[in-house]
Amino acid sequence: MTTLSFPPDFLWGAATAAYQIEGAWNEDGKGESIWDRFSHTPGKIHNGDTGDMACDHYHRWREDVALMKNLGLKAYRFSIAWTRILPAGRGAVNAAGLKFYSDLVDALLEAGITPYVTLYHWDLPQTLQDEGGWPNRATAEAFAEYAEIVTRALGDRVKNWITLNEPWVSAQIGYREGRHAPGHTDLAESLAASHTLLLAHARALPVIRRNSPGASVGITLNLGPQVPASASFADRREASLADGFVNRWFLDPLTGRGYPLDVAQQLGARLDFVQPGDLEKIAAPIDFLGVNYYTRTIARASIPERENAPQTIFRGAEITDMGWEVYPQGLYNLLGRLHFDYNFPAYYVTENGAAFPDQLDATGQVNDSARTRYIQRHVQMLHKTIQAGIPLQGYFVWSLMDNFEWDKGYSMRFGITYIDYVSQRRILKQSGIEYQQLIRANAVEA
Ligand code: IFM
Repeated sequence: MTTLSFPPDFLWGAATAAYQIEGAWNEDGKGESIWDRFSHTPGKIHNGDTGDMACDHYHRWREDVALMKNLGLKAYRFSIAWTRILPAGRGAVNAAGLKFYSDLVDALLEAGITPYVTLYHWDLPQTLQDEGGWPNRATAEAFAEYAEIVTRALGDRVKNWITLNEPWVSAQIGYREGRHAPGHTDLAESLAASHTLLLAHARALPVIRRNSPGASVGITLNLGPQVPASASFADRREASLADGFVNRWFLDPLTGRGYPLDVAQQLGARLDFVQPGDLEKIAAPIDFLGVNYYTRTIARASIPERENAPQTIFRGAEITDMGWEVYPQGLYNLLGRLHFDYNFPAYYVTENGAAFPDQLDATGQVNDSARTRYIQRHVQMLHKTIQAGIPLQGYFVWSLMDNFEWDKGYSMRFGITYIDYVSQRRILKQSGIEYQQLIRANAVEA
């Protein structure tokens, strides 16, 4: 049996996000977020689920840190709920909220687990949404104020910061497709939102660096190869636009290239929200890029099949519960392309994982072989990436535990830990056990 060994300092981690696991949505002074409002609106979430209780992590975090320690995690990526810190988005600070995260950070460090903190994972304060939300430039200023307070409180101990998680999803799914909070369906709003999100990132960078000396600061994007369905010109053009829309829309401005004009033209976007000096600020250097990779996307031009020759070539792929193709090779392709085209100083895979319909078996265990294989095959690609000389520093499996999967509620299970939502019992799945062994060996089978 061949094993692929990793560098001794490679960081094995797991990730979560506040709204998806914490629960306690209105406890200890927490304010209302757009996800509280959205999930409480009938008809928005599968089965009427909400994050009110979620995994009850707010009360069970000590048990969860013990679980992480037992797994052997080197790092844990979690997000902070803005409304625990600033219940009204700006202004009065809620000391209980800061204490919760401060205690969590202390416990992680005590357990030998390095915290990676995401400042924003989609739960905008409702008060700020009432003032216009992300399409409103002023939200970037509020974010800087929030970053100031959090990093002043935790910056002595937290040395790895992620400003935003997947701003594309916040802007596109929240403001254009309406499937996520705040549930709007307006292209112009979504484009303006994407710009304010980048401004927020830019405004927060110097704040974090000032309050957390020596910290590494990055941003996490959802990225994936956009592959033409065929070699036809129409499909290749479609793939290039899709790449522009999903990948380049954020990568280009972050690296000083401005917004991709092919995409702006295609969308009929005037980009009149860009003010002098914005693009320079957005292009300030970051220490790493966080990459959330789940799948690739096949791009197919919407023209009649018979005109689109040759015919679509991808068939029979393994698909997860989310309907996403399992395509490990795409992770290697993506990281290679990112490094070749953009040359970031370092990379983390800040999310990667799969939803499958897990069940407890008669012995009370979860034999999630499909997820186990998914993780193993993607980890093999990490090894290949490092071998290729790309500065990949860590991997965070999504997710540490089953949780609230946004509009899909609890119907999707992504965890390496099973959550029994009735008893809130945590049960390490087979994939968790294998991940534990992988971490211990610092190697994966070839
Ligand atoms: O659950 C989400 C997470 O919040 C952001 N990235 C994708 C995951 C799976 O959909």
